[in-house]
Amino acid sequence: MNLNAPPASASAGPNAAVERHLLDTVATDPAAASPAEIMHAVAQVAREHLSRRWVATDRADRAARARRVYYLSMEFLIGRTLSNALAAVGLTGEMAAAAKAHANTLEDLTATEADAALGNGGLGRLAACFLDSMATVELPSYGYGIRYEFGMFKQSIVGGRQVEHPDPWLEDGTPWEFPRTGVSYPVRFGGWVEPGAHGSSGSIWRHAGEVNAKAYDMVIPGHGTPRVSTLRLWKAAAPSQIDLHAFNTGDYARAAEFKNQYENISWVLYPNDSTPAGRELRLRQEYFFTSASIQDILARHLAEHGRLTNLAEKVAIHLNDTHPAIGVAELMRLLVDEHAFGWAGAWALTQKVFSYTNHTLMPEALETWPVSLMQHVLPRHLEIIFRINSEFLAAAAKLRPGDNEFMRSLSLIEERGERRVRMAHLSIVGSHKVNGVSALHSELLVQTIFANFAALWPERFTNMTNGVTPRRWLAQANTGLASLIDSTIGDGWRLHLDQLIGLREHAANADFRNAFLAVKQANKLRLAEHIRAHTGVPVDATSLFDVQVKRIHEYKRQLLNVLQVVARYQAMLADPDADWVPRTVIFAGKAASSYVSAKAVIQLIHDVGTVINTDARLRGRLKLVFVPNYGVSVAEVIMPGADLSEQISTAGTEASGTGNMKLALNGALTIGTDDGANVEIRQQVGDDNIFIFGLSTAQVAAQRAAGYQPLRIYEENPRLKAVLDAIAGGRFSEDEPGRYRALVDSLLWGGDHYMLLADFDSYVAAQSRVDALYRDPQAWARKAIANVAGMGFFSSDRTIREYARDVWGLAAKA
Ligand code: 26Q
Repeated sequence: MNLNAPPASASAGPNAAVERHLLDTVATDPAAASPAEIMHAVAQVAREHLSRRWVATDRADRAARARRVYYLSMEFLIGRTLSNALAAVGLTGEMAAAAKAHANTLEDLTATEADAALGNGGLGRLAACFLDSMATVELPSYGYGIRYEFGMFKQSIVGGRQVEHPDPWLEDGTPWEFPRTGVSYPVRFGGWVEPGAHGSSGSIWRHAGEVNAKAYDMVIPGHGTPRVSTLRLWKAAAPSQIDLHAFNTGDYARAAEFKNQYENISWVLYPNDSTPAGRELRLRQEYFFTSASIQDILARHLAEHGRLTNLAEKVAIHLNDTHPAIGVAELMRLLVDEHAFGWAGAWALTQKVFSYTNHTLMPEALETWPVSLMQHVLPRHLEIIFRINSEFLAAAAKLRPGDNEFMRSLSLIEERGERRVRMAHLSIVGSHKVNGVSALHSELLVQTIFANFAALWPERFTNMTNGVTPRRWLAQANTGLASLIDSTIGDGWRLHLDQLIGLREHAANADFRNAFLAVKQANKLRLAEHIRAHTGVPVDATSLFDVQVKRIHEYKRQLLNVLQVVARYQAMLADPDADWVPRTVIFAGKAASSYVSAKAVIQLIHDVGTVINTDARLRGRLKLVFVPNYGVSVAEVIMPGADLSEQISTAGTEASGTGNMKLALNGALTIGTDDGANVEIRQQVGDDNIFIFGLSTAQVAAQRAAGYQPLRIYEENPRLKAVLDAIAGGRFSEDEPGRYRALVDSLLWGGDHYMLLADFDSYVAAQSRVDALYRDPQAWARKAIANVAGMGFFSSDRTIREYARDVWGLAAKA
């Protein structure tokens, strides 16, 4: 069968295909269909094309017995799929016409699709951008994760406070998944271990419980290629035979409870808290999807090759942070206990197969699991980890005999306090490559938290600077800018983002600058309308749109931004007739539900906003808004409408950032610290086209070592003192004057761990430089264009090509 032929319905014209699906698939009267129903029919048209591409890709890869990469991630923050799918199969224009035939726009239809929000933030969205790029550069590739029934919680704001709601994204069904009823694996938990046959390395795991992992695939379209990639998500299902007894005796409550105990594994995404809480269900989730994925990988390999000895030639498994790190022990278990490998042979294979990306430097955010919990949930894996550790430490001891501190720092087991398994150490020891996500971050990894590992194995450590997919974050989100770029330098940038450099010379052209400003203005109007609809606050779309959108976290310092806004407010009141540059300060982001200080910051933003937005003396020249429910789809509205991108983390804390890339790609100027990928953005766009302020990483470390004294800064800085006094004194919370006392005290008396006060003055000074530039729209446009032109490096296609070449040993399309 010719899989490259379009589906049968395509020949009758696109609208006929939509009508057919309205009748045959959605089962509704085409003349009376709702936007959601039409969306489903349009999605079915795209799905037909994609399923053929999927079968063709799979057939080709099997025939070639291709080397494949498997990207294991607890999170895939996909967002909506329809626009991206239509663009990939080349049906955007025709489906817009079909929508019109039903008295709708394509945007009305796409807006009815729920976001697939199977991730928290940066790490999860990075995984989604990587899938897009892996398909586009034609890597034989699979993403593996969990089919959470409930994704990232939805956020609403009640009385200025965050309220979380469940996200039942599958409630109305999704057109994008393909249940693979034949693909299912048992995943076991608990019990005890007995010795295996005499002389073998293997053991027998007498498990106490078992759950089935069932496969659901999502097709990931490539752009500019008929190839696709697969995202395989696992759903937990209780094994049907075991609940029979309770069921047959009519004890349905017991039977249901039993079922729940297993099926809850894939129910809900864990929110990224400030510190990982070490919950048993989270460990079960990690093992569940990792085990199912590795069983699936081995089954595919055996079907193609009939043996596992050549596994490392054909399989690369990537660990997206330590969340799937138990996979190192699981592959060892499968090889040694179930496939009769000797220990040394299995270990050599394992190290060649795995690679690991670290996404954080902050020690408190590194994942560890109590030995006692692991003993209870995964006794055989714990045994394997102990053996890996003792052989590793024995080898390390030969290098530095007697250096106990060295050994303690390397051990897979943290021995101080309650004994815990260090998942990052397991990942490093079990991998042949370890990378950070920006040049600075990767450098700091080998200088700080992993320094002793780098001393052992310098060649294992490398950098892979993050990127974002230009298809979603420019072509799809910003159609205005995309067409302007198309008509200026052609449309090749979608697959070769480096071509944006061709825009640089056009920054000198006034017509181009004005066209660029007109696009930005239209995007700001759209964003202003979104803000009005979701916050009730009217904002002036000619004001400077100053945007900080990301998870709410102390290290990201949204609070520093609020301090700056209050300082501006006070300065404006002191001199109301001065020629202030009108500004709209826009925040968005979720706080983990248990993260008290992050939630206080959200409330503070609302309280300060309420005062500022209604103060007539400002004459509308300053507004402060919080856009609720930040996620992929909200970001697609915010990024194109931003003038200024706030990337203000304490130097040395933000591993990379990817929102910084999306904003600059959409023509926002960055105000930021020398942190994460800001450093490389600065290199790419040039020092004159970015506002860098604050302490460097080295200065942060030096000040901390010398004894940082926030109270002294407060006493010596009247402007800062006035800001903190107003907040702490209840100026913005008159109904409860003490509401922010603790927040301010954490700065003054609690040590100000993220050094907001140290950077305050330099931040305010940088904001003044921003204002000065904004007064000159043409000068602003020149720099904004230079930003877009300089962003070629930050395509996730470039990142994926680097991984393919340096980490996975795969050939990518040029
Ligand atoms: C861990 C254990 C238990 C529960 C939750 C977690 C958990 C979940 C998500 C821990 C961390 C995360 C997410 C981390 C993350 O998004 N990190 C970001 O990764 C981006 C992509 O590399 C970087 O750009 C950001 O700098 C980094 O903060």
